[in-house]
Amino acid sequence: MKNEILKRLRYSLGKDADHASVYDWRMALSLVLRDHMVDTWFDSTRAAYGTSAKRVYYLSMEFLIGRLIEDMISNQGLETEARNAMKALGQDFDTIVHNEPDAALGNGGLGRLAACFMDSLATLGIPAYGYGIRYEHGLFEQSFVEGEQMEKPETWLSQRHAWEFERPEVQYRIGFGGHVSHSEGRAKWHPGDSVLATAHDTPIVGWKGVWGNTLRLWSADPVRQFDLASFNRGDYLAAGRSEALARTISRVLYPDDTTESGKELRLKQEYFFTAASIMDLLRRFLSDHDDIRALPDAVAIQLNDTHPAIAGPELVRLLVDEHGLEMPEAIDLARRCLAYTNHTLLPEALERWHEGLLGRILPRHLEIIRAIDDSHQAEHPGSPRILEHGDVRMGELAFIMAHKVNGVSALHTELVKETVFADLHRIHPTRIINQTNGITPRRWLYGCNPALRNLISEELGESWVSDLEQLSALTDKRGDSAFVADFHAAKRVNKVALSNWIGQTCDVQIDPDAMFDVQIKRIHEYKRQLMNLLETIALWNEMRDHPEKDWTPRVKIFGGKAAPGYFMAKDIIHLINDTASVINADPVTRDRLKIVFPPNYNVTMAERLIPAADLSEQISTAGKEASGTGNMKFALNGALTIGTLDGANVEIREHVGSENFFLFGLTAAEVMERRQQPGFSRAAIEASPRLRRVLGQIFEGRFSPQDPHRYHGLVGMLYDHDHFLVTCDFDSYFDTQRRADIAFQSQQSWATMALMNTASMGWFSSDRTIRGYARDIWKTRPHGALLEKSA
Ligand code: GL9
Repeated sequence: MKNEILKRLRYSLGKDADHASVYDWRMALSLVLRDHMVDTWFDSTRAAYGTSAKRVYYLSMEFLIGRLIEDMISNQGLETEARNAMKALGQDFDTIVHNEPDAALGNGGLGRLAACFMDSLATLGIPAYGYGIRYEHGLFEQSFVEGEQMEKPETWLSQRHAWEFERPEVQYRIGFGGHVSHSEGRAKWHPGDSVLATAHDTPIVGWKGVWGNTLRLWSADPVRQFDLASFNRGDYLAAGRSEALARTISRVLYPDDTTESGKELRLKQEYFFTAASIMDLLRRFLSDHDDIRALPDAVAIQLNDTHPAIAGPELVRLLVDEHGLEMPEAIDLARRCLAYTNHTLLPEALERWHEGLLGRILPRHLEIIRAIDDSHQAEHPGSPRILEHGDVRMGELAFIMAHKVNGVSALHTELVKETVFADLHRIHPTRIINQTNGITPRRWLYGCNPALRNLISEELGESWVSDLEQLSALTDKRGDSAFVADFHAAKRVNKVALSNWIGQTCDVQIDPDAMFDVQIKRIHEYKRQLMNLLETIALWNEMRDHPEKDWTPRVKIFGGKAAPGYFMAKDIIHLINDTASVINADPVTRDRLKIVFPPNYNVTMAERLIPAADLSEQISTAGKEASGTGNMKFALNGALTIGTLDGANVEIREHVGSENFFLFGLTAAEVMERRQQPGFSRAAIEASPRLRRVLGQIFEGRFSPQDPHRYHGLVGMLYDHDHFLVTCDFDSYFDTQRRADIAFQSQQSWATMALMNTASMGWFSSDRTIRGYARDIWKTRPHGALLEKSA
């Protein structure tokens, strides 16, 4: 490998070893790792072609991949070789790894799930393509200035992207606007404008390098490079205008977390990548099939939320307008290919487009949507409409055009049936099914936690990495005090490493023996970072009142970004940082309580924090978090959860055992009931002197002395519009935190509970989730059979 790296350095980067920078070494190593994947990747593609196997197409606006070097190394079993090679070249391996930008083509859980699914599809050997957008700028970079969030554009593509192959020959023309002509019963769309979608392929190789799939991301390019006439006239801005406009489509990831942005550009992005993907998969299908009616036997299209829901009308348009099918048959054919995953019940996240806007950008699609809506209405009189009050409702469109609709946890799926799609569920009672989310154990244990991984592998060998339920064998070790001590020691190694990193990045000294209590996720009112902070302040008050007591030392760690236009979330960030300045400087509590909030939370930071956590905060208002996946990562890495009965917490608790989980708070049903009671939050505040005191301190400016009115709005919200019931769950949360304090005092029994968490999390592998999708939705099989057939 050493020679391969030197060769790449010389011939691909044009550098010799004496003058190579960290960037050059990182690129050379990455290119070598990519070389190693190519053969597997080709073999897989050939096997899929050779057997006409069904392909899965995962359409997603977001793929939150993070760094790839370690993934590529561990999946191909090249770790020792790569480390030795870099050492022989006089390079520090970790410095090289940390030089890679964190590809943040996603906002949070939904995008990270797509990335975990790509890893599992490759590991299971299911022929699959991920389709998305190659954003020039991923999720914004966050910094804090005097405690407030600042946003800067992210620039992962300012350096060459090591992993991708550009495919300038794979291009599709994507139309917008214009008009539709009708003659002899056939329609034709004449777009007014168009851009080119160009493919960029990243090979994704699974565990042991057995199978490789493709992540194909589209960039938007102008149809004409620039206007030479304007250029020659000296009007350089005009010459480049159409080019700049075209590229805008793949310029930035929308930094919205669950809230719909309602922007024309967003609709164009959705149509752009969906149309390119559908054309691409049809081309592939037609290259080895003659009969378009066989499409559902060869193609399974999964819509990751409603963002690609225009796939339904687009596929129907191509079948009718280009392939000459009749509308009813086209709708039926498309439906048999399509399935839709719902990821949220938050009403603000359910996409709707004004009919006027959609009709202007996609006139033919609006006609087809009407036809789909009318034919569904004719078959099921009185059913919900796709078009309602002048809006196109993308949830209803996706539901009606899908043969399966899935929720992402057991509780969420039941709520989908009872709330957003209750009427459609009555009409199609077998369409909604559950597929509880999962996480890839390759990144979220094997890669990010070498200390624990090595301990487990000494005990079980390495086959658990692709068969995570084998971890259950560790249950037998709970009485083995030597093993429990080793388990504890692995956690401590990670905590020491995190303490050092926090000392460097946040300039705060923390004690590795304190309880590391971590809440990392997007900042949102329903996720209740605010409740966590209020509890921290209440604890601080009590420590100051009773300094003589034997308090369990705690470090509260927060991480996460707020959508730039979400002012309440930004206020919450500001308040956390303001509070941290006051509490961290208090000599009375200094050795017992610290708050840290490292800026710019991303996948790489998660890989650092999760292995070092003792307590995982999963405290959303019950009924609001569709699943959560961070909750799974923590429990797998031996953190105990403090959480509500929400999303996948419910199933995690069932697996790890209620005695190994700190449960508190109202249930989803109780939440709905409580919200009906007038003045419920004032009543809760009245009943809790502890909470009243904290709110009083914030209101009076105890944490913002230079601007004492800063949080009046926020406190007022809790009194009058506490939609997420922070006030109602506060006492129960506080009391449960004190139970956690006591439990942590016995390190031996805490470690045993933590071990039981790791041992019980095998079911939450995304391999299990993908097997479920393959069996219940896609009707496709893993590669074992496929490789045999092609041989
Ligand atoms: C989300 C849900 O909120 C999460 O609970 C869920 O785990 C993931 C994956 O299913 O999907 N839905 C959603 O819109 N987001 C989710 O995280 N938002 C982001 O990804 C930003």
